[in-house]
Amino acid sequence: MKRSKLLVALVALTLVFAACSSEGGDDTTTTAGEDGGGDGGGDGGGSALQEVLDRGEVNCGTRDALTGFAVLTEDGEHVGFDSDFCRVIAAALFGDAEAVNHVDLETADRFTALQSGQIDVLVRNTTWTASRDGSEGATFLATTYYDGQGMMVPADAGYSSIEDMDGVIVCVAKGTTTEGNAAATADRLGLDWEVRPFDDNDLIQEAFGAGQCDGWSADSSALVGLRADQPDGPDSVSILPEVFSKEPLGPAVLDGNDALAQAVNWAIFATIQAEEWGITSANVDTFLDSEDSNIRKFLGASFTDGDGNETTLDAGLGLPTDFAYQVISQVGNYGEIFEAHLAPLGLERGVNALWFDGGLMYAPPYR
Ligand SMILES: N[C@@H](CCC(=O)N[C@@H](CS)C(=O)NCC(=O)O)C(=O)O
Repeated sequence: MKRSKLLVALVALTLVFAACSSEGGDDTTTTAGEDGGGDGGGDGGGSALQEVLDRGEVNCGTRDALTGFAVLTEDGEHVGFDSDFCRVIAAALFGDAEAVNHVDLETADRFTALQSGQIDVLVRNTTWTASRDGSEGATFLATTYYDGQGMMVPADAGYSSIEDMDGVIVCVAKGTTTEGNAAATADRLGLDWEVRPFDDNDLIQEAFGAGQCDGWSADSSALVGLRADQPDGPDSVSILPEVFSKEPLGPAVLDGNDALAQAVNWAIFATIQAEEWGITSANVDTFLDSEDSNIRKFLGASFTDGDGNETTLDAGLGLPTDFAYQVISQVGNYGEIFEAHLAPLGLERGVNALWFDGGLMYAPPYR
């Protein structure tokens, strides 16, 4: 059987057996493809990317109710950091940031949606882990937000550290890294935690509000949004000081979809590179005739090659030569996206600052 057919068969099997793909490591359940080697049922020849291009719209797996990351407003607009990275991808691929079908996914459905082809790319506060990279058949791409897990408790509970929490119920979203980390953390600290999973945040909120959860654990960035949304106001809860895991959040595609992976990666890198050069959605046009030929190459503007000819750089990524211009002019650079959606929650750049400011955001050179 050709490997692509084998993969389709495996995916079908996977869908039958894998209702919920949890964080793996201890209970890995699915195998959608094992290679990532370029021809394993994806687009070794560029077919997944071509399929998206032919469709004229990218199916981006995200959420409709995660404050700061992805919210569907009453006006039908998808707003948030992840929603904007879906737009970044669309702007790069089509020159149209709105050519996105935002697919609302619950945590437990993220990888089956990728495996079944329901979505082309997953951009939903999803942590890159070895088991997801491996057993779930996902290829994780440039991290867009370095996060870590935290704990939110009722303000009047009297806890000032997670170490004060013993014999407690910790509520989490199902199929997340949070679930496994909470159990491992309790174990490491010798604490007795019942980790109680729920399908979505609305259900956790209900239980938390009814006093059925001593703590609500999630990614720290998500907790900040959840605190802001508390029915009794943000002061009714506290976020404890510990950050007890590493959660690099970023997009993923299905293993083997190499050309699509490459295109998504460089779309993201464009936002980081633009910030590094001070190129924003407001000033990008003024850089089209920059004296720095690397900037002109990046934006798809013309430069003089070694033979004295005027040309533009086609890096062979399967993207239009002006993809970075489209990304920055239509959506903005990394800093603009962060300022629009995460800074208002009180999140600071911290480790998500650019590399020359001491952070981890670094784009390989575009040349
Ligand atoms: N980054 C972790 C956690 C993701 C996560 O828990 N997201 C929360 C945000 S608070 C969530 O989606 N909750 C359920 C919901 O969709 O309402 C992972 O990839 O598993």
